[in-house]
Amino acid sequence: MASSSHEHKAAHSDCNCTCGSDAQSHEPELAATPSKNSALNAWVEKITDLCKPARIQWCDGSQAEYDRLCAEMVAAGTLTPLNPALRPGSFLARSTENDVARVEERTFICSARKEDAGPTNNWLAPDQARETLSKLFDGCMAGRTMYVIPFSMGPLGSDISHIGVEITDSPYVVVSMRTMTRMGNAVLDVLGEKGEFVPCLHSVGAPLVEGQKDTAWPCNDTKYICHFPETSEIWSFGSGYGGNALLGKKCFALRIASNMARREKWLAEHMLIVGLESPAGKKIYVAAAFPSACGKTNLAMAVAPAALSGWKVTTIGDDIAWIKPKADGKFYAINPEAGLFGVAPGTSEKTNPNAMAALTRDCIFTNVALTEDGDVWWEGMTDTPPARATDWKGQPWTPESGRVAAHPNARFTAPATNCPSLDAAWDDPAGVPISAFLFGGRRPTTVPLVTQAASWDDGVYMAATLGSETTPAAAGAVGVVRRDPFAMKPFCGYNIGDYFAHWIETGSKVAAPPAIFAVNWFRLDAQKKFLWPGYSDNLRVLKWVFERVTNPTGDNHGKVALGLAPRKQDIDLTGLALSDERFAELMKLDSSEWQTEINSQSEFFDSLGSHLPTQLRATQQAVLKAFETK
Ligand code: SAT
Ligand code: MN
Repeated sequence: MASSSHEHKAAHSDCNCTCGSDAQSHEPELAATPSKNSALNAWVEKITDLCKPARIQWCDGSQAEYDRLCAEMVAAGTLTPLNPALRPGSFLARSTENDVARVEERTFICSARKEDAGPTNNWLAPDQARETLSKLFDGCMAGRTMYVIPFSMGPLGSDISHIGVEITDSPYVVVSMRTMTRMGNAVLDVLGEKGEFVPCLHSVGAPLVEGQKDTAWPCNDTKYICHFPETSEIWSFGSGYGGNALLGKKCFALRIASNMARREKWLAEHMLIVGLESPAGKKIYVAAAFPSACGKTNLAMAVAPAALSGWKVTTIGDDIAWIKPKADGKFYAINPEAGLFGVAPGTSEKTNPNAMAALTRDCIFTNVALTEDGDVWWEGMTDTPPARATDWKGQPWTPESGRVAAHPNARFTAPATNCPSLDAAWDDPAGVPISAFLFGGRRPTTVPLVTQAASWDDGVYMAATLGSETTPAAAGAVGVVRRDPFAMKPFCGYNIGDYFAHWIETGSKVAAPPAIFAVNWFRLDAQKKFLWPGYSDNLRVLKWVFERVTNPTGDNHGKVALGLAPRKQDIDLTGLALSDERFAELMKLDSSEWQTEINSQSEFFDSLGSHLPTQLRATQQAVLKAFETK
């Protein structure tokens, strides 16, 4: 795809800009566009004029392109190749120290009316945002290559999938997008001449100044992650970190897609999707929402404990689900992504053997430690840390140094096809039918291991009132319980009260919507030790979910203030030494804790004003009453 300024001049023979004096920034080497989509070509031209890159590269998604960009990043110091004998095809990237997580306080929903962004989002008026962004983006790619990345969220050609095009000046973004999405020429074919796409503009915000050396991880102290829900556009400036820069992920697949889903009557959710197969070969699919860094990737790939031999989890996705109710009354889900962008620390052969197998080749690791033999390491990966390593900041590290070797939000980027537990239907354009939704947070107290909502609306109440301790996945304080409705607080691109109403309406349209469960793997005892072992033992809870879904009228549950719950005999605890007392503690619904909980929920509900659906207050009152009459 050789480019030439001759082509540029030909294409711009009617160009009336006054480039003369600054030929380098105003005359990018423009490769002939492989796109026949006039809207796309016009947008690329407009962004070229704004960002003034030195060259333009349309990404074809090939292995050769990926390899070339990785080699260029190795030469620039952005990537370090790992030992090919230990991690073939894999690299380490180190970000700058202040560009390691999503920046929620710099993330904006730019709807025409502030009310439509709602109280859980930062809002900027679209005109004001465009004015600010246009100034920041003006000339921001000077001296750099502008990459054009056509990508599909979801299997190519699926009626649940959507196309986006990301323009970026970061080769790290290009190679990551190749792993995380279906990317390249095939997408342009599907897009055709008139197809629609979501324009996703990204810059690290670090123009190259002549004579000045580039940095290994360019970024800008000023950051804006802006979403325009009415026009389905994304503008992201200043950060190279995954959640801020891989715009297919949280920006498109959740914030913009939640708006599209509302308009078009489907669901865009922060959920893993798994298949769950019994020893008899009966299979259901479950989608589960947890806040970032609460073990979604682990659950998505869980291996049954020995006591549950014959039970099998298969992976459709570990982070995002797009779900459409279809004419047969079922909800069909796809994973819009094609790769894993998981939290490395804590991932080990014990906690997630399938993830460890997925990480053996063709991965990019960001902000983990580098071992002396050219491999990666992070806290929790092995019982014994390496005697010496280079930490995520590039400094010499030993276990005695008193600091972490990997950043707590260090990430791996791996192709989904690396994962041994990948479900045979993971790439099926039709999606998979969902039988149950799970909602879970990180709650040291108050919330039992598992409860089932008695109805769809009660389930929406459970999900709407989800709370969780904050984690290192977002910049800010860690370990504070905050309300995280549907695990979507940072990702719902419109008023969260309207989102609850959308869920209620979506369920009301079908005769038998999926069952809804609330779970909590993180409850602590008085000694601050986890009451539940978690990880593979979470399959015991999934097994109960399976039994509730496949035998809803069976004698497999009791009744509690929050709906239905397993009695000790209903949940398979074979091989687990869990006393009656500890089980009771794990499942306890304490009236005084719930009084505090309901007050906190009410505070949140009050902030939604008239956007709060009346059904949620009604369920809350019923729960309160159930506690009072206990
Ligand atoms: O940082 S990401 O948003 O890509 C991942 C996460 O926080 O869940
Ligand atoms: Mn996530």
